[in-house]
Amino acid sequence: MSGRKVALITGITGQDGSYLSEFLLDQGYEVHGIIRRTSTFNTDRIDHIYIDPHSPDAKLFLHYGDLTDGTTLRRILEEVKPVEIYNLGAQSHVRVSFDSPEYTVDSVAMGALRILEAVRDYQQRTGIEVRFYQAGSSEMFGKVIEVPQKETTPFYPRSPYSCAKVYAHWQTINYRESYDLFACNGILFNHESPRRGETFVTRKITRAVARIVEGTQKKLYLGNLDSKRDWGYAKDYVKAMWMMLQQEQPDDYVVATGETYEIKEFLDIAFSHVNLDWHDYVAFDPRYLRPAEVDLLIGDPTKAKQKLGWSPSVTFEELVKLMVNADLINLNLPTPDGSQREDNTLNRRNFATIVD
Ligand code: NAP
Ligand code: F7E
Repeated sequence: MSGRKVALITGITGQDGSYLSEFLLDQGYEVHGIIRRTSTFNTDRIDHIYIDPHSPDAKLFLHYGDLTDGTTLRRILEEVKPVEIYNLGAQSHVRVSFDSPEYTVDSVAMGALRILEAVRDYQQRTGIEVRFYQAGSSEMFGKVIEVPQKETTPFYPRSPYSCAKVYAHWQTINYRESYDLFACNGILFNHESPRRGETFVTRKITRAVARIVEGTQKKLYLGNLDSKRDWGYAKDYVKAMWMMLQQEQPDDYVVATGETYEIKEFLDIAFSHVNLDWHDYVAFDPRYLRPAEVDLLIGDPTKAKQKLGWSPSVTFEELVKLMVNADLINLNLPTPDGSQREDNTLNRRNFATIVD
């Protein structure tokens, strides 16, 4: 690889994009991210690492673009000349993908193809290698055929989102084999953090716990509580993405903890952490059910452990508690174990903007 450490991230404003940016900046990278123009600021998760680009210390740069806009993606690639691209951008909500299937597939499946095409042309024209990471998902296993799921387990996607991720997965392999691209698929199982989007079940629960303690929420409405997920900590998972691109050869890896828990078990730990019983607060609302559900996910991370030297650092119970603590701190409430602010995205002094 060239010594020039320049990375381009799609989805930089998301949970993973923000942790990956912090990680890459710590490694000495110049980081470029693609953001969407919105009428209100959407950069809360990266404001704390953003420095005005007029400053000589600036190492994080933002560009307006969209995965549905191939021309702009190509232009950004030409401008930035990255040596690594992390394709994290996506309409990533499974339930929402049933409501907006066309848009989901456009951003997730066609978005990956647009970047792969841009990289292929750029690399062929310049001879400069660009390493590519595709954010694959355990949702691709869907209706599971094998337990636990590993790299060779067949896919059986159960949503527009996961069908689109399967397409992106196979195009990544196709471009690796056809055009000799250094392209890797990470098949990441659910990973969470205090920066998790508020409508995913884990964060919805931990946020509700804090609001119930505060007295501003009475009930928590949820859908199917019987599904099981292999939940890890997002900060650990972004490191695995980077590790994949530092190997001698491109390859695909499952990233998971190897443990699975029911949503009810998440509820147990989250509510009992503040001495409450979830049965007193949780109510059922069918609007949160999906037309097709993924019942059980549990990953086998053996390959990532052996080849990348990756392993998770946070247990399930620690993860639940750190998320509840962060949401309590967000509301200026004390934490049961006295822990302090874990996350640095909450003191918003900066706005990461490009054209102001
Ligand atoms: P997230 O928090 O939902 O972030 C998604 C990012 O994609 C945001 O920056 C969002 O921008 C951006 N985005 C959405 N539509 C876009 C478009 N049309 N063009 C460009 N950018 C767009 O997701 P995450 O949890 O960080 O996950 C990162 C990636 O890993 C996603 O591809 C997701 O599908 C995948 N994944 C996630 C998990 C998980 O458990 N978290 C597991 C496996 C795979 P805005 O901020 O403007 O909305
Ligand atoms: O649902 C059930 C729901 O939306 C988990 C994304 O990051 O991980 C995520 O997808 C489970 C499902 O995550 C509610 O039916 C019950 O069984 O938190 P979730 P997900 O669908 O697993 C994968 C790996 C990704 O790739 C995705 O991008 O929880 N559930 N009640 C609920 N889920 C939500 N969201 N809200 C509820 O009220």
